[in-house]
Order: sequence, then structure tokens, then C-alpha cells
Amino acid sequence: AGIKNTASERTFIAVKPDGVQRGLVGKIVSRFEERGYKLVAIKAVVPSRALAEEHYADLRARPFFRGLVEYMTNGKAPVVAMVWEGKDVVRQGRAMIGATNPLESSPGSIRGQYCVSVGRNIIHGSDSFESATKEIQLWFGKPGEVIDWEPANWVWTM
Ligand code: RTP
Repeated sequence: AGIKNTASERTFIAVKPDGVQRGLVGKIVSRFEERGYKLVAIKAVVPSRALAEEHYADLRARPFFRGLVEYMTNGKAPVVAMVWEGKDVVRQGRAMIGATNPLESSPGSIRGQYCVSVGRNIIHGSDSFESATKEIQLWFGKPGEVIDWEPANWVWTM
């Protein structure tokens, strides 16, 4: 289950196959680390069709759904799935990622720095606490896949 206290909540972040193909995993991990977030799970995975469809279940009726599932599952590169923990990480993660529409993603955001196309937007981040809880369970549901560890808390807890 998720942790509702925003001081140590968790979010699901995934570098999509185009982000992996372009060698952006390290830069994306660095941005979250340097912001002050704690990495509590990470794996490279080619998701099954069932996993991708469940992950994007809310979008099933949209015209781009089939293409989106194909893009996530085609195995030309894996998805790098992660769970990040820390203060307000759900909302901050979305802010760091930037808007879905490339024309609206601010230049300092991850999408704003690296993407021009909505269909090749390199990264996913949970859009709410409820989505994060669902997505973490979906991608990291096996026992022990999410790891609790102690950061040097005094640096961050002001
Ligand atoms: P995500 O779930 O991947 O973090 O993206 P998001 O919340 O910013 O955007 P959402 O509306 O949930 O759309 C999910 C993903 O679908 C793809 N998309 N393609 N071709 C299109 O018009 C279109 N629109 C959306 C994008 O990969 C988007 O991230």
C-alpha cells in the first residue's frame, strides 16, 4: 500500500522505450536523485500487452490506445520502471516531467528538454496518489521488489 503522508509518499515513474533507446535513463535518474528523492525500486522490463493495457486502462477508448500499447510493449527497448519516494513526489514528479502536450511542456522540464512528440514522450509519472498506489502494485507487486532504506534524513526534513 502507498504512504499517504506527502512527506514520504511514493510515485511510479517509467522511462519509456524511446527514452531508453536514446540513452536518457541516467539523466532522468539523476534529476530525481538530485532533487532529493529516494529510489526504492528499479527494473528494466518489456511489459506484456496485458500489463500495458492495465497500466493505461483509463485510455482504452482513445484513438491512440493501440499505438500506445504497441509503443510500450514492442521490445525494441525495455521500459525502465522505478518507484521514487519523498516529499510531495507525486505532484513534484509530474512537474519535473512536464506537460503531455510538447507545446506546453516548459523547457526546464524533462519532456520540455528532450521531447517534441506526444507519442514519443520518453517518460511516464503517476498523476495522483491513487494512480501511484495502483501502478506500484501493478509493476512491482512481488514481495521485496520495493525496498525501504534509510536516507540521511536530517539533510531533507526542514
Ligand atoms: P503518462 O500517463 O504516460 O505519464 O502521460 P500523461 O499523463 O502526461 O498523458 P495521458 O493523457 O495520460 O496519455 C498517456 C500517454 O498516451 C500517449 N498519448 N498519445 N497520440 C496522441 O495523441 C497521444 N496522446 C497521448 C502519450 O505517450 C502519453 O504520455
